[in-house]
Amino acid sequence: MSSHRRFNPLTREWVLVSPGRDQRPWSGQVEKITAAAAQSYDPACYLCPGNSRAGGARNSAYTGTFVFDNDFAALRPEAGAGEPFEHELLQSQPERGICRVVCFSPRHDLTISRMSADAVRGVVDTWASQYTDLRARDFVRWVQIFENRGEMMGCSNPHPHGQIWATSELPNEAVKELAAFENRSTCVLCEYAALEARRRERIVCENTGFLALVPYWAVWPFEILVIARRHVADLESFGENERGDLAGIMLEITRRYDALFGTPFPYTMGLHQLARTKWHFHAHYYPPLLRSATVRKFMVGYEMLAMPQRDLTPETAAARLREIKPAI
Ligand code: H2U
Ligand code: ZN
Repeated sequence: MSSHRRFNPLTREWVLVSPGRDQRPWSGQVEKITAAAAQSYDPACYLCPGNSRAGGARNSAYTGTFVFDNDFAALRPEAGAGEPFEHELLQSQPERGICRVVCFSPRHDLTISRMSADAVRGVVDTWASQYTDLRARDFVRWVQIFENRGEMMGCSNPHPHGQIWATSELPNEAVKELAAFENRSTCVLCEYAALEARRRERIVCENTGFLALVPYWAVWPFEILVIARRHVADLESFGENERGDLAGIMLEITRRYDALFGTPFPYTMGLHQLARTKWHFHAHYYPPLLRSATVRKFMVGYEMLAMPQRDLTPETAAARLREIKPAI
């Protein structure tokens, strides 16, 4: 295969694919492997049950999931005055929001991949009730649920947790995707899911409710897109079974990721949902690892100045994730 560009119809951006370059020697930075946390309770962890956090608040003795307002919230719910208008080249807008932290488990030493199916289902239920609570606020237009996992992604605490930022404006990624859903007569993800289900070469795993695949236009080496099989907009429109299926596919994906390089796999993942008819629920997994537990993909140079580039083809990445036998 020769070098070519691939088009991302969700963002209308291109990615450069240069197959065959992935075997080149690497003498750059090597990441250190972070071992999984050893104890199920860490007295120094601000997320463990019963411990106190910055600012003095204390976590309850929770046994499932636990949600609290971020003590260092990037956004406040109160309306601010905003910046004064000076010049059209110095534009700003006030932004309001609510930032929360979601502990996935009382166990300090677990990751999603090592939790039980019931426990992961509990996380999905918590996300659903948080989504419903937050989107009901009069100023909230977007609810970003996400997980940033692993030191490589800048996450300092191994305790399994994620965050939710609910904002008064649509963030950049949402704006791009909304345009893709709105400016098309048929739903882009309904059509794409059907196409990939027929072709099969980029599918990683699937269940009744969801399809997990390395998208044709993937930027990150082992990027995964999770698509709901039904045209559902958000967690609120899920049926009982779909909640369980989302938990199931998340478990399957993270177990495969961990097995790939024999290391707790770092990633950023998040749900993209919006209560609109022209929106199709999906989730993105963006993991940085490239060819081992210690060699990551850097988005620098050409990527920062021109466009993203990848060496490993999405088809090869999908085949490797599909064929790997999850450890658990
Ligand atoms: P990350 O490690 O994924 O960044 O998430 C930890 C979040 O927890 C982070 O956003 C918050 C930080 O602001 N935090 C608290 O709310 N209270 C604390 O006592 C420490 C950290
Ligand atoms: Zn902990």
